[in-house]
Amino acid sequence: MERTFLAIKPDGVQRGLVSEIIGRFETKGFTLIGLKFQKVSRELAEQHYDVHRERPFFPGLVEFITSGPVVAMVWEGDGVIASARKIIGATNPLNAEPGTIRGDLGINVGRNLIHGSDAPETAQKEIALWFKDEELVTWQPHLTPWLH
Ligand code: ABT
Ligand code: MG
Repeated sequence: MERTFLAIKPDGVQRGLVSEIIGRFETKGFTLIGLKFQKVSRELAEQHYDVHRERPFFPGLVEFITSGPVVAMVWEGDGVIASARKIIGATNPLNAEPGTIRGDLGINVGRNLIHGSDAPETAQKEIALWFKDEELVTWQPHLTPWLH
């Protein structure tokens, strides 16, 4: 079953949007299999955003992501990687469609509320970076088997 890594960024936590954001993936029908609330170390932030290391916004990005606690999650389901990116919306919330998390709740590209893995390879890498195997819970949501 496909898995993706999602993280509610410090702005989402500080604005009290945790339940609103988690709810969108829950009501969609995906399965939560990993969840933790943590402050992000500089080392983890730099590894997570390694592809952006040479970009001018990299230092600010690391500063922001380490500025307060984040909600790190792994979600499972058919097509969850691409679907979660759609639910999240465009990187710049000003361009994100209404109905998406960023389109409904954000206005600033540097404060775009939530991260979602962008491809199968990055999902695998990010899940391994943020979670130990034993922190992931495999379970069957038996009330709605037709979704899964
Ligand atoms: P993430 O889920 O955080 O990776 O965002 P997304 O994949 O939608 O967008 P990318 B391109 O990966 O941006 C990573 C973070 O860098 C910020 N950013 C990006 C800027 O501040 N300025 C820019 O010009 C670009 C391209 C937005 C993303 N996160 N934050 N916060
Ligand atoms: Mg990205």
